[in-house]
Amino acid sequence: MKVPTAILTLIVGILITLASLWVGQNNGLLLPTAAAAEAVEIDTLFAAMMAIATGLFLLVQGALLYSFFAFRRRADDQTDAAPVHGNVSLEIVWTAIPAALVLWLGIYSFDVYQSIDSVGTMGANHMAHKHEEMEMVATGESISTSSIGGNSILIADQGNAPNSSTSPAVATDIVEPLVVNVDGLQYAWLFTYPDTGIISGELHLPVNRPVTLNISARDVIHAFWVPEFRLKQDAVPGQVTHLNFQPTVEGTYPVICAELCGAYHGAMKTRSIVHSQVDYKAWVDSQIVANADSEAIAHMQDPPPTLEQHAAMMGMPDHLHDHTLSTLHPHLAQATAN
Ligand SMILES: [Cu+2]
Repeated sequence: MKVPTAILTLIVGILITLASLWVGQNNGLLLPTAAAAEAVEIDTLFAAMMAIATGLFLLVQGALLYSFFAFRRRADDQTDAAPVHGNVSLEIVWTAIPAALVLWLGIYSFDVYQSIDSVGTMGANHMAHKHEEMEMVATGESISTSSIGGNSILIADQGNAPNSSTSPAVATDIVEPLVVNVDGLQYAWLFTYPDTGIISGELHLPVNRPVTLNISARDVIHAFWVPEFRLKQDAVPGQVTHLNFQPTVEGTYPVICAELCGAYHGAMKTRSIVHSQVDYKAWVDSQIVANADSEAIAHMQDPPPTLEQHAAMMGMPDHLHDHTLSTLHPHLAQATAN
């Protein structure tokens, strides 16, 4: 008995679809831990792309393999093959399907990009918008807004607050983002915490608190990348770029420069450590003490510490050049020269 081609095609189609969906849902090994709230949406997009790619791969490679066997030359066949010049309907189908897929993926990607709202000028708008809201809350105006950037939820609705005519609207769950200034330079990252004055060679963050990174560069273009956060942003001299996100999983993750920035670009790595709230507080306290200590030592010492000693005190990698250090600490460079 011969199975009709239409039935066979249907069965193969269903099998390919099932396999694609399975691969889309089970690609966990390809990606590192998703350590930020924003990573979830990126991973869903990635799963969709993996499913589509798997389906296309199976379809194209399957057709190829099938043709190798089904249309192979038989032992006693000396004739020419049929002169095929084209197949208009087939060509329309294999142009229209990828076009629709690419269009859909483009719209979906942009949707994810907007909902994360964490990069470039969009990030800046996000901050401006948020400050506007804070002011409105401060002046007792009633506002109602949904999640912005996936990391700030502010609910203050006059309709839900019976006393709102006499008391200021109550905003729930406002957490001021932790602001960290990120500086890229050949060949290190420098993290400055404006609220405490801490300067660190590693990025320390508390878990479950929104973070805003203001990213810039001293010399050439670098790119700040933490694969576990699924976020990457250019560090451009003379321009401040942003990343807004919320770490959700404690751990230690690599910070990598993702823009070829010079001879030691490959060594431009450090760590991002997501602490529990308590551990983060302890780290901040320890840094403040260490800063005070190193200042005291600097005052006691005569002559002043060399650039290398200062770098060591700041916990910076020792492959830094004198040139880099003098850019960083012009006053120290001068002191050493004198
Ligand atoms: Cu770099």
